[in-house]
Amino acid sequence: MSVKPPFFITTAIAYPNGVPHMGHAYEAIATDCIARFKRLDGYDVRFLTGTDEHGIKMLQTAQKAGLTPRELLDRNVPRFQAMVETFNLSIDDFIRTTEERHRISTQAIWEKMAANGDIYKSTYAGWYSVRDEAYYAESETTLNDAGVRLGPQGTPVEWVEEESYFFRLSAYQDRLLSYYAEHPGFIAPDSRRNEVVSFVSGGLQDLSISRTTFDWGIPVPGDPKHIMYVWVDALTNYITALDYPDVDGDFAKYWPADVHVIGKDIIRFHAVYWPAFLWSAGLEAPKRVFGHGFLFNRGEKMSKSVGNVIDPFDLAATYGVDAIRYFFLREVAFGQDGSYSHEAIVNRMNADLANDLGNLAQRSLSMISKNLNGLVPTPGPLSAEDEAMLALADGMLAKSREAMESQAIHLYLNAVWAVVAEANRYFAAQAPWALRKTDPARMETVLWVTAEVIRQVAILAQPVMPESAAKLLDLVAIPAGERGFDRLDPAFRLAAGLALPTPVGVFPRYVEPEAAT
Ligand code: ME8
Repeated sequence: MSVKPPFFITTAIAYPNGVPHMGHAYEAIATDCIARFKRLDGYDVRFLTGTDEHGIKMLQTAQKAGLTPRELLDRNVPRFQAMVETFNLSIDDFIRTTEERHRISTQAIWEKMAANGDIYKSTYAGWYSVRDEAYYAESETTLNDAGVRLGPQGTPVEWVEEESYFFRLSAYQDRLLSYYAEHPGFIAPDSRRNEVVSFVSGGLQDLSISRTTFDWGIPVPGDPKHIMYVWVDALTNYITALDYPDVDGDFAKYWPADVHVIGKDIIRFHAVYWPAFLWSAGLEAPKRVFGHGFLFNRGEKMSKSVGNVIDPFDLAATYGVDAIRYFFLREVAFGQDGSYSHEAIVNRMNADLANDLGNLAQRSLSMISKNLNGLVPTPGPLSAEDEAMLALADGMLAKSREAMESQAIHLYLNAVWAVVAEANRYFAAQAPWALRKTDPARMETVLWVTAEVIRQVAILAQPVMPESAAKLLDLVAIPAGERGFDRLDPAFRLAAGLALPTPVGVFPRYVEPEAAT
């Protein structure tokens, strides 16, 4: 048996200062889709997510609510864990930065950076955004009409002046720029890459990496009145989960990470600070950082004050988990911002899923059930149309793989649904219902070709809609062990004579509640 190549993929770890919103769910669903795709394609996948539990933002949110940070975590972290269950996220590990394994790992990387001469004590005087947990140069800030100073993400900044440990980030400017030049795939999409290159080219200041004015975090080794900057702590989660500072077992196997999937607002931390911390500690930089876009509700940024924060659990309950997963991954070009609305979700559900895929499966498999005792027919000689249909289906894997190499999830789904559309045209043109009386052998061939295409589409739909794709594969009697992408090879065509269960609908049509009564 050949050894499966390792593939380590992560989401950002969310701040549980509130409950999860659709932006969190979106990132997790997309990452899950990539993880599942790679697993089905023969990789040994490690998929990590979790929560970022320290920092001033967590502490302040707790204080405002009259809670301790622990109480705030006890309230919100279970919601992030429930999101994993609800959205069927195939994670291998859920890391919480308040865990002991994480304190050990974070203090270890600090000590390595210090031993390398990259940490020194001085005084920080500059701007800080608690909402972003980020330091900004004055030139990156602006004053709004009300005279409030804002950082580049539009969040308020405050003046901070205190004793602090610094990381010698400035020493890594050249190495970072050469790394970006030599590894053009390191930051994706390209727009994000350009933004980072121009930021680093502008010159890097050393980074303040500890604070003394609060205690909700990991203490600096040997100087516990200093609490580590939350981003040193947060980024280290990716290697804590591989048992760092033990660099032999999982770390040796899975590091460097294949891709960190994050939102575009936190590219700087992942593509500038993180490689520098790792190099300082004598470790390799991740292979790729992918910055996805933001989700907007009907074109408006989700915000508590606008009152349009959509609860992902409500969406799942209203439309179904697989419909939501499919909708966001198909509708939003991965890497770009996206908007969603009830109408757009219903349209995708009814057109792509209920009509195009659901009806095709229902109609063809019902004909097999009614006319052929539920046994997969034996195909006769294949016509040019049959051959063309099968060739198109056989071409899906290569196209999907190519798209997924660059995390173009939407292009992979376009490739699969182009085959679904063609299968509908094929089915309508061949009209097997008319052949039933005139040429039953030909009807059998058409039904076999259609069922084989459904098998292939269902195998390829598993990463996006795990539960519905499994139901479809049950309907074409494919056992659990024969659902990997290796089974897309023409050598594994749907076997004639296989007994199929009575077909049932897999993709419910969305009916407006008022229309349903
Ligand atoms: O940034 N649409 O946590 P976070 C899409 N703890 N994605 C969105 C979004 C939206 N409307 N809003 C947020 C943090 N996100 C840090 C990460 S990683 C070592 C530490 C994304 O809870 C955001 O871009 O603010 C980020 O990738 C993730 O959700 C968590 O955001």
